[in-house]
Amino acid sequence: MLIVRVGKFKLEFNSEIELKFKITDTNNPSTRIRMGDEDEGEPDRGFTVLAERVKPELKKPPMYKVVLLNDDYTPMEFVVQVLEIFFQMNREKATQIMLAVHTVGKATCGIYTRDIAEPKSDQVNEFAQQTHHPLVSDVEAVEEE
Ligand code: TYC
Repeated sequence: MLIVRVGKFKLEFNSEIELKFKITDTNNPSTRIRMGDEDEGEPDRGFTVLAERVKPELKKPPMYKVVLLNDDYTPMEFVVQVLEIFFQMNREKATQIMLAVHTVGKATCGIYTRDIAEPKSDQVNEFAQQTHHPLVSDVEAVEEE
């Protein structure tokens, strides 16, 4: 025989049981489950249930950079247009990034989740091929902190 006290209730069980609790007082989320018949002088073999509210942990998705690579043949004006069309940059920003690629060798054009970064890079590469420019973009994982 198993005797469980929950608050003012004394429950008696003959077989295995599964207990479900609903803790309504979040200021005092601890409940003593007394086991053993107090009236018969039995020791309390129960336990205390402590409810802990856990914040659901939402992990940030891994992010990917779309980078543009330098080459010797693609006209600067074409690169600026690509940055305006595919990365929504204004002319000033597009020119700045184009010159960064030209001088450094590559530069980041945008940071996205993988599902956005991959097709964007593909679109740029297809556009460059269709217009017969050797311009190439690539996708690189952003290092996680
Ligand atoms: N280097 C090219 C030139 O001198 C310009 C250029 C810039 C090409 C950026 C590619 O991603 C690029 N015409």
